[in-house]
Amino acid sequence: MGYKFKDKEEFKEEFKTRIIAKYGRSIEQSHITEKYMVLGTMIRDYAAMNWKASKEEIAKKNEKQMYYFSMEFLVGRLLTNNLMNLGIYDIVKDGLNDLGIDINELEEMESDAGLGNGGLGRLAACFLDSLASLGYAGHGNCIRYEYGLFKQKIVDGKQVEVPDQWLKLGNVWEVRKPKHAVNVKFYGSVEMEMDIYGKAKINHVGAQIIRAVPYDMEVVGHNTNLTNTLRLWSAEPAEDASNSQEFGEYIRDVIAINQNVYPDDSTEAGRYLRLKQQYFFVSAGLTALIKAHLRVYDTLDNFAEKNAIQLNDTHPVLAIPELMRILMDDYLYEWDDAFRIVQEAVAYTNHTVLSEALEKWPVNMVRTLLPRIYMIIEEIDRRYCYDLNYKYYRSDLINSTRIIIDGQVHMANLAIIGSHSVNGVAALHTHILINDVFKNQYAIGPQKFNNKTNGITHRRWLVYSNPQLKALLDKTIGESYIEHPQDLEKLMNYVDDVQVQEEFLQVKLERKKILAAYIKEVTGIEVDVNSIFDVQAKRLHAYKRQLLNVMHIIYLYQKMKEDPNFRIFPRTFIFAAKAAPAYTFAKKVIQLIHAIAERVNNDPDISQYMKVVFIPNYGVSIAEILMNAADVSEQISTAGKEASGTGNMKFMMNGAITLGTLDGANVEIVDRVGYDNALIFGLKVEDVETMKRANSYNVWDYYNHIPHLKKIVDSFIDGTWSDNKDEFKIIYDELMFKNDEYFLLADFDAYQATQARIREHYKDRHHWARMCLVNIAKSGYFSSDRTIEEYARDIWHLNKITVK
Ligand code: 26V
Repeated sequence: MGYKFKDKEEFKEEFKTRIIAKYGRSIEQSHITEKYMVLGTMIRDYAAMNWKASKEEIAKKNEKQMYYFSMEFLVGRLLTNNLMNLGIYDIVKDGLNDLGIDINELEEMESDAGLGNGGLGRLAACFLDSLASLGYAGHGNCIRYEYGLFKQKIVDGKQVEVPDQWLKLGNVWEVRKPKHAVNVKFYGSVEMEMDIYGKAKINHVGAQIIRAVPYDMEVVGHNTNLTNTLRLWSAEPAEDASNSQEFGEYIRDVIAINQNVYPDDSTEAGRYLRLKQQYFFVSAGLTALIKAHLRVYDTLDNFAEKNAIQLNDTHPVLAIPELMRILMDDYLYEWDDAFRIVQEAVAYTNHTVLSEALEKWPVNMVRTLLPRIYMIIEEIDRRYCYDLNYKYYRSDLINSTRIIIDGQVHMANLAIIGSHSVNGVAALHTHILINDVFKNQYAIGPQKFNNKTNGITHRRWLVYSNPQLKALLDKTIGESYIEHPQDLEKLMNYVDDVQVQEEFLQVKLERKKILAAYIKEVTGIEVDVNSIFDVQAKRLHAYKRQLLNVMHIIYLYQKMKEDPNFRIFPRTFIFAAKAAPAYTFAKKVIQLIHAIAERVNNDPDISQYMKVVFIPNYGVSIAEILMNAADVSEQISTAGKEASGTGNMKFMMNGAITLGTLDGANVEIVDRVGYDNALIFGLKVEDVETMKRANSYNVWDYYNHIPHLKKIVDSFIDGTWSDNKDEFKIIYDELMFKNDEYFLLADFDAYQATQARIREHYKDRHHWARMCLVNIAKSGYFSSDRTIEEYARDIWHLNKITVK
C-alpha cells in the first residue's frame, strides 16, 4: 500500500510481483482483464499515499472543504486520466511495452463509469478534475449505482436499452469503507416527547432502516499531490432493521435503491424510488460529513465556516431539511441557529428552465416516505410565509415562491429559500432565471443570484484525448496552456500562419481517420474523411432539435434527387444520442435517422455527396473520439431552452465551428470568437418570447407558403421513409398538431441558408483552418478550471492546499 515506483524498472518488478501475488500466474499466462485489474490497483495504490497526506494536511490546517452533492457523476474511464494526471503515463507505457503489453489494449478494458444522464453529470466529473488539479479540497457525494445509464443498442433501426454492467470486472478505483457506514431511515412515524428541560424530543419510530456503505474513489489532480474523494453510497441491509416488513420485501427495497441511474423523464412508477435515492445519498453524505467535522472540531457552530455544500440541481435538495434535522434533533440546535448554519453552508445550481424538468413532489409522498423531513419542510415554508407577510410582501409574491403549493413540494423554491447562493450555468441562462423562471424569487432575494458559466476539463477533452492537437499546440505556443488554459490565446499569433493552418488540417484529418475507422467498425458504414464531418452529439430531446438537422438532410436529399445540377460539397452527417426509454417521440427520431441513413447511404446518385451515420451508445469514451474529429458542431436548440451546453465547448476546443442558435453558452462562444468564426442563425430568445406572447406563430402558415417545407414535412406521412405510412406520424403530429412547440419550421430557412454558407467557407481550406484556430485560441475561457476558480472565490471561499 502506498508504494510509489520511481522508474520503469521498478514499475515492471512491481507489476510482475502483483500479477503473481494476485492471480498465481506469470504475465504471459495472465488474462488481459487480469493485467488491467492489476495495473488499475497499482495506480490506485500509487496515489493512495497522496490521498492520506491530503487528508492529514487538510485536518492539520483546518481548511474549509467543499462537497458537491450530485445524483450523477459521468466520470468515464480513469486509467489514462489518472496516469496522465500523475505524470507517470510514459513510464507505465514503456514498462508495459517491455513486458510485451500494449497499454492501449488495457485502456480499452475499462468500462465507462456512466453514472449520469448527460451534461449535468459530466459537468460534475469535470468539476472534480478541476478542483483537485487547482488544489482545492472539493469532494463528490453520490450513489454507487449497480448499473449506469442503459447501454443503447440499435436493432432494426430502433433504440433498444440493455443494462450497463459497468461493475462486471469490479471497480479498481474504489475502496469500500465499512467503518464509515451509516443508517438511513424511511417511512414510520414521528413521536414527540418533552425532555426534562421542557424541550421537544423527536423519536422517529417504526422506520425502515437501510445501511449506507461508502465506496471511496480517489480523485487525482494534474501535477499536484492533492487527492480528493468521490464517495459513492451503496445500500445494504441494516443489522438492526427491526421493523415489521417481510424479509424478502425488505431485501428487494434495499437492492432497488442503488439499482440504476434514472433516465431523466422516468415514469410515475419509479418516482417513489427516485425520491428514496435522493434522500438516501443526501442523508448518508451529511451524517458522515457531520461525523468527520466532529472528529476535527468539538462543535458544529463552525460547520458552515469549514464546509460548503453545493447542490447539483434540485435532486439533492433534501440536504436542506436533512441538515436541519441533524442539527436540531441530534445536536439540539434551536431553529434559527440551525437555519443560519444551513443557509450559510448550502448553495444551489439550477441546470434547466424547462418547466417539466423542475422537480415537484406530492406532499403525500414526501410525508409518507420521510415523515420527519416533511415536518421540517412544512416549518421552513410556514416561517418563510410568516416572515414575508410580516414584512408586507405582496401575497402573490409569497404564494408563488413558497415551498408547498397546491399539494406539491416545489424543490427549487426549497433550494432557493434554504441556501445563500443560486446560480445559473451560462450568462443567458442566469438572465432567464432572474427575469423569468425565478423572477419573484429574485425580487425577494436578489443578492443570492449569480452566474457561473460552465466549463469542461481541458485535460481530458483536449490534452489527453487529442494528442495530435496537443503536439501541434506544444510546438507552436509552448506547454503553458496545460497549466493555464487561457494561454491558448497565444495561438492568435498564428492563425494567419499558413504552415500552422496546414498542420492543423493534418491534425484534423488524423482525428477524422480515427473516427472513420470506429464508424466502420460499429456501423459498417464507410465515410469519406475528406467530406465535412457535421456532428450533433447530445441527449435526444425535442428542444435540442435533432429533427431540424434531420429536416435539412431530407431537404438536401430531395433537392439533389430533383435537380441533377444541384450537388453539395461532400458531407457526413453524424448523430449520437440516447433517448429516455419512455420518450416515444425521441425514439422515433432515432428510428427516422436510421431510415434516412439507409436510403441516403445506399443511393448511388447521392451517397458520394452525403452520408448519414448514427453512432450508437453515446457516452464519455465515444465523445473522446467524436468531438475532436468534427468540422461542424451542431448546437441548434430553440433559443432560451438549453441552459448552457458543454458539448459545444468540447467541439470548440478541438477546432470545430459552431453552427448554432443564440442559446446557452453559444452566446459566450460567439462573444469570444466573433460572428466571423461561428455560424449563428435563427430566432433569438426575445423573438420566441414575442411570438409566444402575441400567439402569432402558426405552423400551417409556413407549411402552406413554403413548398420545400411542405415537401419535407409530408415525407413523414406519405410513405417516403417507411412502407407503413403511420410509422413516423407522431413526428408529423408533433409539428403540425402541436403547433411546432420548438419552432423548427420558423427557423428552417435560416438554418438552411447557414448550412449553405458552411459549404462556401469550407471550400477555402486556409480560411476554414483559420476559423478553427481562432476557436481553439479562444476556448481557454471554457476550461472548468476557470469555472471552479469562480465558484471557489464567490461561493465556497476555499483556499488552495499544497500537499507535500
Ligand atoms: C430533465 C428533464 C426531465 C423531465 C423531462 C425533460 C427533461 C429535460 C431536461 C432535463 C435535464 C435537467 C438537468 C440537466 O441535465 N441540465 C443540463 O445541464 C448541463 C450542465 O449544466 C447544461 O450544460 C445543459 O444545457 C442542461 O440541459
